[in-house]
Amino acid sequence: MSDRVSRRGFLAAAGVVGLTAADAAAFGRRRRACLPQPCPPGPWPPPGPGLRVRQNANALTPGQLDSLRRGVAAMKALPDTDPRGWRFQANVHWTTGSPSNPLFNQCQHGTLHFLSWHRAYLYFFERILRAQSGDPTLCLPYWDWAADPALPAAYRLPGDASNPLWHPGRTVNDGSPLQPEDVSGVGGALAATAYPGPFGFNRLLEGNPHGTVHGAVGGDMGSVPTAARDPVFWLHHGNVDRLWDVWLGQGGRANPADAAWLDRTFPFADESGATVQARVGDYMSSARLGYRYDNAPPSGAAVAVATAVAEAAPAPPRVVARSAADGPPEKAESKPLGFAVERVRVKPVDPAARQALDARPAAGAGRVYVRVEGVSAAAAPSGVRYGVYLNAPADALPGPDRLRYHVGTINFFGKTRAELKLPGHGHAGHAGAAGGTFDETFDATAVVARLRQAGRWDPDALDVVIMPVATVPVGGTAEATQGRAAADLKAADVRYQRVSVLQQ
Ligand SMILES: [Cu+2]
Repeated sequence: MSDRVSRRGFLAAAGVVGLTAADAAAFGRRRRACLPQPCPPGPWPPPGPGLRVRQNANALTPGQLDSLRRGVAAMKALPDTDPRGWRFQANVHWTTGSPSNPLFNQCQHGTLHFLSWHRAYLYFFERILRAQSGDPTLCLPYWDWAADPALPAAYRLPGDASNPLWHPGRTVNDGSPLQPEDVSGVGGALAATAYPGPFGFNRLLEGNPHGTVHGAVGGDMGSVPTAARDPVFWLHHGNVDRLWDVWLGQGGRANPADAAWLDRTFPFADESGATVQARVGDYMSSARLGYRYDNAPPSGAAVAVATAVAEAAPAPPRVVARSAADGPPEKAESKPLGFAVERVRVKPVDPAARQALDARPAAGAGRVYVRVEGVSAAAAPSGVRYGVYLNAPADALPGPDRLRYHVGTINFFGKTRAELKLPGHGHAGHAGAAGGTFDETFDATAVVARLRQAGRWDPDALDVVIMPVATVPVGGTAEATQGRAAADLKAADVRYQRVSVLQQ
């Protein structure tokens, strides 16, 4: 669909997800009625051009790319104190110093507002960028990392300050691709039927691919306080936002309908530099905000107001195997993780657990999880994350065969010891957050099924491999990769305490 769709076209497109003319009229009334309550700024639904289209960055025309570069350069030229300026906008996410403006240090990670806050953040950033570019048709592009693992060329070439989209310090500036482990979580996140919860869409997507890609890009992107200084931030979150529409578009999924959640407001700056209050409930639908993605259905009103999909609370999984004696993980010894393969033996915790691990589960039952506990890092290692693999033979690890055993990837975005201790940064969901450690739980059911099928599932011979995953420089060697990572990992001081296997 082009930018220039008629109003009728807009309604037809929105109708895919249930936005009718009556809904649209109701929105118009609502907009007038809700003043002076927080309102979505701008026309709602959008007049004239209909839905704007956010495109794949690799599909931008030279003219669109010019507009994008012009807008970014103009924002960078504004003073840091200007709410429309590049650094001010980055500071809205988080700052390195103490926040000097009430709009700063707001990003939501580890909370139910991960997707909603970042959508509103992108929405206002896009309005500023559009105004600064002087091109009323400008839209934020996205980087579909799962389809195109190399950073879009416009963001790395020319590779110097003459290109407003280039940024120094990224490990992917040479065009080296992300590793499969960085985006392996996309399928599992899209398959989630619930929005909230530890295995809900919001949380799964935040870990892998969102956090893993932050780490894989490296440099400023690898660390929360500096991430939004890199133009890739907006490209990356465009894709995260797009996947939210893809998730809803599958059907059978709904955003939270909880009134307190929907009524939460966050302040942002708009294109005039004025502070606006964004009510979360007004950011549930991309169609309502006037945009859609080039390859995803726009999320519409019916989805936003739907009652949450009822899901019977499943019995919590129980620990059936563990690497160390039972007890709180903080009592377990903390072990360093470096640039070597860490193979951790896990043993059934008791005879009943052994039996449960041995029994072939009924179809659709018996989910198995691998949990790495008490993980911590002093700093986010640039360009290094850790892959976690179940019962992977040593000879499979160097090659692509390792992916058959891969259950998940540990990233450190927003999860360094210091960041986990920050008040109000929303890591309440992480056990041990107060102590600066976190747990990472991965669904290993598919890997277990494969192991069973291959006759390689033995409850008495279980192990979990934790292995660094690094970006390999173009034309680089294993030695060069290791060399680049080694100094980084030394400063990062990555540690873990225990590995558990859980079954449901
Ligand atoms: Cu992010």
